[in-house]
Amino acid sequence: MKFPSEPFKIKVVEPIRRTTREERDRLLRAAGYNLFQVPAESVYVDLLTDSGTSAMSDDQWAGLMLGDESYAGSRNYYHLEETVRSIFGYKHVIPTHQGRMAENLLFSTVVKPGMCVPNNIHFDTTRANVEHQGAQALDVVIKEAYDPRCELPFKGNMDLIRLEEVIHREGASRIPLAMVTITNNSGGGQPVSMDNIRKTRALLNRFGIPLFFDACRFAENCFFIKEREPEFADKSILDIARELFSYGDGCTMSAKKDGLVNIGGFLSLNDDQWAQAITNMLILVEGFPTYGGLAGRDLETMARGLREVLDEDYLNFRVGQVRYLGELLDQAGVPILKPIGGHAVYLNAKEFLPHIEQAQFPAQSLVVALYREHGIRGVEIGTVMFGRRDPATGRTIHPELEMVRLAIPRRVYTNMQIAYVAESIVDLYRRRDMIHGLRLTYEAPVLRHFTARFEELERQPLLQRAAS
Ligand code: P61
Repeated sequence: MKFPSEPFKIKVVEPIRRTTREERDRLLRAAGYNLFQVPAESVYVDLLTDSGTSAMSDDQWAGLMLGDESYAGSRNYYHLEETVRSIFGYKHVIPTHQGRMAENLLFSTVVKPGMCVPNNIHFDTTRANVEHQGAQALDVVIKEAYDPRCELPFKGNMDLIRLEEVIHREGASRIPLAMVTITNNSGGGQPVSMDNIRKTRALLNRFGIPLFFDACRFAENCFFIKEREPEFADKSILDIARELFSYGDGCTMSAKKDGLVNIGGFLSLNDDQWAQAITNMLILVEGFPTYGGLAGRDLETMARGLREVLDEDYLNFRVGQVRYLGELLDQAGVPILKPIGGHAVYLNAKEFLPHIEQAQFPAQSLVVALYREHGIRGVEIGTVMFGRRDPATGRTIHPELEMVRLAIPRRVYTNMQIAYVAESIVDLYRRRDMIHGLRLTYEAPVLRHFTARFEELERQPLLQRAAS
C-alpha cells in the first residue's frame, strides 16, 4: 500500500465541535486575525503544530499511574536517564519542561555576547535564545533549502563550504558550539543526511568546536536516512539514531515532538563542566535535577514515548500520512514545498496568492481564509514570524519563504480527516482570487507572531493594483 493505514486502533475519542462560517468570521475579528488567539474548541482540524499535540499510547497512559512524585531521586527519572542514554548516548541527562528551556540553559551557560552559533536553520525559539545572550544566530543550510521547488533528498543539510567560511571569518574561539536541527523545521521539516553529519563533525573537529543537535524530530530524520541513504536500508531506527548522535557532543530536545508527550524535554551532553554549570542553573529556574520542572509521571511518559517513536511501523504511517496530504495537494496543482517533509506540509503562499504582496502578509491571509472557510488551523511561517525591521530605514526585511505550515499531530487525525483537509485546500485554491491581504496593527518586540493583531484590507481590483 502506498499510504500506510493507521497502525493502531482507537480506544478513547475526543468529540470535535463544528462551527459555522459566521461564527468563525466573528472569532477571527475578535482574535485580530491571529489564529494563536482563537480558542482551540472552535477549530475542526488543528494543524497549528505537531508540538505537544500527540495522542499517547495505552502504555504511556499506564505509565502515568506509575509516576513517583518524590522530590529527589524519582524512579521515573532513572528510567528516563537510562532511555536517553541508550538512544542518544550522552553522559548527562537534564530534564526540562520543554525544548526552549533546554536551549536557554545551554546558551546562557556557554554563549557569551559577541559570539556566534551556526545551525542549518535556527528554529525561532533557538534563534531568540542565542540572540538573548547578545550573540549571533547564523543559518548555514545549503542554498537549495530556500527554493521551495527544488527536490533534494536531504534539503536540511549544512552547507559545509559556508560553515568553514563562517569559522574562518568569526574565529573558532567565538563559536562555542555549532548546532544541527533534525529535521530542519524552519526549512520545511527536511532531513539531514548521515553523510552530511559525518562531514560536519569532521570539519568542526579541525577547529575544536562542539556539535549539538536540536533533536526534536530525530526519529523522523532517522526514518528518512533509512529510506534515502542506501547504507542504512537494513539498519534499525535505533541503530541509525545511535550512530547519528555519536557524532555530537550533546543535544537539546523538545519531547513534545518525537517524545510523543504533551509536555517535556531535556538537555543531554558529555561535558562535565558544562553539565555542572547547567545543573546549577536548572535548580535556580526549573527544579531539582531529577525532575527539572516536570512531574514524575511526565518523565515516565517521556521515557516510554522515546522508545515507541523508534517503531518503524509507526514511523512509516507517520511520515506516510504527511506525504498523503502533500501528494493530494500536489496532484491538484496546489503549490507546496518540495519534497514533502516529515511532520508537515507547507503551502507556498507566494505562489498560492500571487496577487498579495509580501508586505500584506500572504501566508497569514491564507491561514485566515483556511480557518474562515473550512475550520482548519495552520500556522504562518513567513513575514509575520521572521520579518525583521531594518533599524536604519525602519522598513521590514521580508524572509525568502512565505509559507503556511500544516503540521500534523502524531496519531491524532485519521486519514479521512486528512483527506478533508486536502479537499478544503483544493477548494480554496480554486477560489483564491477572493482572498485579500492584511495590515499589521500591533506587534510585540520579540516572537511577535503569537500576539500580533491585524486588520483585513479591502479587496483591490487586480487592474487597479497593477496600475498603482
Ligand atoms: C513547532 F510557533 N516547535 O514547530 P518547545 N526546536 C525546534 C522546534 O520545532 C521547537 C523548539 C525547538 C514548535 C512549537 C512552537 O514560535 C513557536 O518545546 C526545531 O516548544 O520549547 C518547537 O521547543 C522549541 C511553535 C514553538 C511556534 C515556538 O510548532
